[in-house]
Amino acid sequence: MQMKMLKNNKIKFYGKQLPKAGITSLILNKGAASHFITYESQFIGSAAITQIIKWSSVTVASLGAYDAVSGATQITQIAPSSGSSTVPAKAGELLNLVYQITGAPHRAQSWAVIGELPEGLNHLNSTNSNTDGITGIPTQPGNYIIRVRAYKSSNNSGYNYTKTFTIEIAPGSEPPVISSQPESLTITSVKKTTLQVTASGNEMKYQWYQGVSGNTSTPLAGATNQSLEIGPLLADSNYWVQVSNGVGTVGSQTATIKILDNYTSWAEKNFGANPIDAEISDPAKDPDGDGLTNKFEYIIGSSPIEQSLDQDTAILIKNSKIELSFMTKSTKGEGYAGLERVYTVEESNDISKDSWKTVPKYQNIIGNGQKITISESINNGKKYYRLKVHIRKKS
Ligand SMILES: [Ca+2]
Repeated sequence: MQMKMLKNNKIKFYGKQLPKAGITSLILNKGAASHFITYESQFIGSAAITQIIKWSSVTVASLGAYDAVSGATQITQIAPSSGSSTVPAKAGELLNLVYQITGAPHRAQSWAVIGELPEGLNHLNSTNSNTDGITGIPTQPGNYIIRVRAYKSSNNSGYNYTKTFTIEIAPGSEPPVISSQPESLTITSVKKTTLQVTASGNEMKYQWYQGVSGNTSTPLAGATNQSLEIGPLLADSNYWVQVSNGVGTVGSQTATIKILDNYTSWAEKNFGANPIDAEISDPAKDPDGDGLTNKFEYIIGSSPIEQSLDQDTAILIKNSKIELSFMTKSTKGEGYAGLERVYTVEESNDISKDSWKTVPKYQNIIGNGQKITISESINNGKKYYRLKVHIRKKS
């Protein structure tokens, strides 16, 4: 009789992977048909599946034994704790709970789980099978009582059997391991960004810090999630995160956020943002009507919304010399993070296109609010001067 039952109730598994023998490792993922377990060979035959792998005879025999048990029909745990109503599990470790209708043969068409499953676990939700399961990696220790119900008919209808299981999730034993580090990046001073860490482990807690990795002197209040939103920032800043659980602690690498502005972020600072009005913010516009385009004002460091008069540039004759002076401007102020303003004085005798030459010693002067004076002997010929200004990434 028992031999006959075994033959008729072959358990088969189809899918791309067969991790290792045994029922607990065979039920891995819910959903994808290629990973589903089923119990009746004729059911597999009707599906368009290319790979069918038989379970080891040991497993079939062990399950068959349950099917062959005579007596009242009921739901019985097959694995991991055969016959028990308690299901042992560990936070952070894969659980494959398998249960089956035992006793007098009784085909279940549908299954249900009553009660909330512990976080990380999923119901396999078999159909037309006397075997069903719950699988996944639980995250929170504790005891969870659930009820499993097998229905004689589909869609959870008809006569049914119910079994109560207590899933006992013990605390995990692995310290967290960071699998994805928060990344260093460059943003403008008007942007927000999000740093993210991914770690494996269970019951993990996160704390973000400002500074370099290992320095816990500046914890960020409330920054206790996997991700951290930062910005807008005015200066380069470092961040890192500490991940811990009851077993251990690990620190992430340092993520360096560099702030580098550009015309667009400068315009957003000066004209207000969201959505910024191109009619006034376009580089070629002159909303304050002072004859200087926005782009020009950005470069020389004047306000694009208030008319600017340059009172600091002067040319005068002094002690038989011509003296040309101007004030440089630093890139202090909003919209210039990571940038510097650079001045070069050029001279020409006739202002023709290719005649301009750099005045020796007056090139690439980094603006810092200093006064620059050029003093030259007056000669007979004419001389023209021009000042070239540009903005570049800080050297
Ligand atoms: Ca202007």
